[in-house]
Amino acid sequence: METINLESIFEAKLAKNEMIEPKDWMPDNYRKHLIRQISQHAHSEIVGMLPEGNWITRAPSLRSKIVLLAKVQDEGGHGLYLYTAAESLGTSRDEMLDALHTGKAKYSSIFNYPTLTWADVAAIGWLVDGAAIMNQVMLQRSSYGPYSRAMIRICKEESFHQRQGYEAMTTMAFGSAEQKQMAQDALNRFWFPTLMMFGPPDSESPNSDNAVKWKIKRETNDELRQRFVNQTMPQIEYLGLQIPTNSNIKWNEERQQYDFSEPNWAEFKNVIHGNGPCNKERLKARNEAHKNGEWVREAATAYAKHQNEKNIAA
Ligand code: FAQ
Repeated sequence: METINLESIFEAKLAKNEMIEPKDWMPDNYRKHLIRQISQHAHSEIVGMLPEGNWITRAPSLRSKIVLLAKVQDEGGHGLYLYTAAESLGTSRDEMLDALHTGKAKYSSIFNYPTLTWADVAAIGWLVDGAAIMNQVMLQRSSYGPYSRAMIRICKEESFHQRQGYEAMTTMAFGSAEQKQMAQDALNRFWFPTLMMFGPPDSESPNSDNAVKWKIKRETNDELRQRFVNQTMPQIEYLGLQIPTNSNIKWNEERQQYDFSEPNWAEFKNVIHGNGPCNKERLKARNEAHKNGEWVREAATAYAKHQNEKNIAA
């Protein structure tokens, strides 16, 4: 009897750009890679609610408060789609949350920087959501079905978030001299941390080869970072802001791309190993929120159990 080679079926699907679905056979390392990436992505969405959530009570107008509230709520929803996508690979919500709460799992380095002024909230929407979308547009075509489908919905909402940030930045940049200075200061502080979001340079990225081979990612960290700089430069010029002086951004006629300075990768390593400006504060806030939400989880579980029993009895 001919034996079915599961690995060649998997490879053939990837070659034909067909999705891998939860019940399909997949190599262990593909599964592990996805669990790691998707759960870290989910954690980033949830921890990402903290720096912006901090400004809901201090938003400068009712309109900006409503919009920010909706945005932060969307990020919570993104976390939930992503945790669900990761669960379809055989891990559990408890395992993932435990890894976050004990500091074992990573989440995006960017959320370990503080939001000192309202202009920082604008910069997060403009630059951070802008960088997140740049990455996530490619992830819509990720080879794992549940991840790809979550990304399609997330991207629609993130585009709206980016507009929110750009609009707020426009108001500040074209406002009073003091507002313009706040916008400039936010750009100066968020520029390099935003470039770090794309991950280490390709030459130092241990996961990139597999991610691209397995079509989890379609483009590399450096390719996406370059595209982000190319896209953002005209926006900085339109806003009348100065590019941060140490970023050395210059148009390269030959490459038809901008040249730019790399972020400080030693700082990046420090941040992803738990020693950034806000790592401890973020973990403390997440741990407290989880503990304070215990009664809600208990009540929801009891309600679901009760409904199930009622359905069985009927
Ligand atoms: N921060 O070999 P690579 C958002 C880690 S969503 C922290 O290049 P890989 C929405 C990496 O995990 C933003 N850690 O690995 C929002 C690995 O460590 P490990 C999140 C980082 O997996 C907006 C090690 O370094 N988006 O912002 C970072 O290809 C506004 C070696 O790196 C995603 O997660 C980093 N920046 O990582 C919410 C997208 N970069 O696990 C609220 C999906 C690298 O081996 C407000 N993820 N590391 O211990 C990805 O595309 C990739 O996983 C990267 C790169 C880009 C994170």
